[in-house]
Amino acid sequence: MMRAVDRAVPAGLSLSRLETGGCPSTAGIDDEKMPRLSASTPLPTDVITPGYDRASLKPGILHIGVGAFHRAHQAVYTDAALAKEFGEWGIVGVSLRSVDIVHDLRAQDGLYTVIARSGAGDSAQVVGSVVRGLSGTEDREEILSLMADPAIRVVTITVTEKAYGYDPASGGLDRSHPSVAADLADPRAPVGVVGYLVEGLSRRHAAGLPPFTVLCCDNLPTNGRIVRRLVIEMAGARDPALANWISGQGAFPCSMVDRIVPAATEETRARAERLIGAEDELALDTEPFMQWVIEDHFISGRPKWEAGGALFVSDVEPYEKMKLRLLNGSHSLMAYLGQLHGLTYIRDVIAVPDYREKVRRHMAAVLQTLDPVPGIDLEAYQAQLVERFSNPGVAHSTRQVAMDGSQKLPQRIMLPAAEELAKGGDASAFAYVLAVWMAYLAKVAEISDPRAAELKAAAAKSAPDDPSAPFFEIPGLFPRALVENGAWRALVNAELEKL
Ligand code: CS2
Repeated sequence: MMRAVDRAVPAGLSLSRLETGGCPSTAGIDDEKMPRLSASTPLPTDVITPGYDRASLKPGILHIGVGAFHRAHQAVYTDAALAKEFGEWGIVGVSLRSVDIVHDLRAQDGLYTVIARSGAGDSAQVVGSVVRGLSGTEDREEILSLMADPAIRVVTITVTEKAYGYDPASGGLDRSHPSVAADLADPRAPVGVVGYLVEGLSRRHAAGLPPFTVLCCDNLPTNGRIVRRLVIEMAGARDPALANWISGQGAFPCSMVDRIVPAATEETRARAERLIGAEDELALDTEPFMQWVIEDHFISGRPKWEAGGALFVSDVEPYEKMKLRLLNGSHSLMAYLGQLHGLTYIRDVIAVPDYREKVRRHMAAVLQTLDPVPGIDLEAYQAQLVERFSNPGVAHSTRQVAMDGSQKLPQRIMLPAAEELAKGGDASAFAYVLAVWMAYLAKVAEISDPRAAELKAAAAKSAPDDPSAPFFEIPGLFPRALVENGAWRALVNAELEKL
C-alpha cells in the first residue's frame, strides 16, 4: 500500500487548471470541488497503490515524453519493479513541449490514475514512480544538469515517430527537420530529443562520467539502433571525439512496447474522480493488456522491470516486427477505414464484419513476412489482437491513430510489402492499406501529419489513369524499391479503383 508520505505540496506549486489556463473557469463551484490528488490523498482500498515508500524514492531514470503512453506503460512497469525490488529508480518526467502536464505532475506530487478497462469492469491504479516533472520550455538547464548527474543512469524516450528527425532513406538525420536543424546550429541549447541526448552525453563525457543508457520506447523498427545512429551523427557534427566515445561506450538497447492508451477525455477524468475520490488531471484510460520486450544491454544497471512482466531478450527484432506489423499495421488500416466511413472508434470498425474480415486478411498477409517469435503463438496473438481492438471500455479514436501516416506506414506497411514483393509473394493486402490511406487523404479535409501539405497536394493531383502517381513522386515517402516497382504501383492503383 502507498503510505501517506509527509511531503505536502508547497502551496506555490499547487497549480490548478485554472492557473495554467487549461480549462474553463469553475469559479463559484470551487467549494464543491473534489480535492486534487496528492501524496496525502486517502485512497479507497480497491485502488491499487504504490507498494513502496515513495518518500524515499530518488530519481534514477529521466524520461523524455511524459505523455499518456509513458504514464500507462513504462511508469507502470517501473512502479511494479520498485514494489518488488526497491532502488533509486524514480522517474523524472520531461515534456519537451507541454508545460501543462508538468504543472499537473507538480500539483499532484507526480501521482496519477491509470484505469484498466474491459467488459469485465474497471480497475484503478495510482502510479507513484514519477517523482518529478520538468518541461523543455521552462526547465532546459535543469534537465541537462540532471542528464549529467551520475544518479541518472537510464534515459527512456517516447516522443512519437516524427520527433526524431529520422530520414528513412539515408537511415541518418533529416537535416531539414526543424529541431534537428536547430540543434545542429545551437547544440548547447537543445530543443529536440536528439539534441538533448547529445548535449546530456557531452556533459557526462566532459565530467568523466559513464554515459547513461538510452532506451527508446517508440514504435520504430530497431528503435535503439536508429537513435544510436542519430545521436552519433549529431555528436560527430560538433565533436568527433564525443561521437567516438558514444559509439564505444554508449548503450542503446532496442525495445518493443505495447499498450493501447487512448487520449484522455473529460469522461476519463470524471471516471477517475469517481474511482479515487479526488480530482486527477492526469488520469488515463487503457486496456488491461501490456507488453514490454527489452534488449538486455544496460551500462549502469536498470530497474527490475521483469518484476512487472517485462521480458528481457538478446534480440527484440522478431517481437517488434510482430507488433508493428500485426497490431500497428491493422490499427492504421482500421483508422483509415473508420475515417472514410464515419466510424469514431477502432472498436466500431472491428465490429463491422466486412472490416473485421479485412483486418484478418491483413494479418494473414503479415504472417508471411514474420519469422517465428520465441515464446509466442502467433495464431493466439492475432485472436487476442481482435479481442483487444474490440474492448468496449477503450474509446480509441480512429482520428488519433490516423495521425502521422507518413511517419507510421513505412514500418507498418511499406517494409513488409517490399519484403513480400522481393520474395515474389502477394502484396495486395498491403497495397489495399495504402489505397485506403490515399482515399482518406483525398476525402478528409483536415489531416494531422508533418507532411500534410505535400500529401494533400498529391491527393488533389491524383488522376484516374494513374491515381497513386502523385504520391509516389513525394520525395522519400516510399522506399525506393516500391517507387521503382511497376507491379506494386499497379496493385495500389487497382485497389484505389475498387475503392
Ligand atoms: C497506434 C499506437 O496511434 C497509433 O498509431 O497504433 O499508438 C498503438 O495504440 C500502440 O502502439 C499500442 O501499443
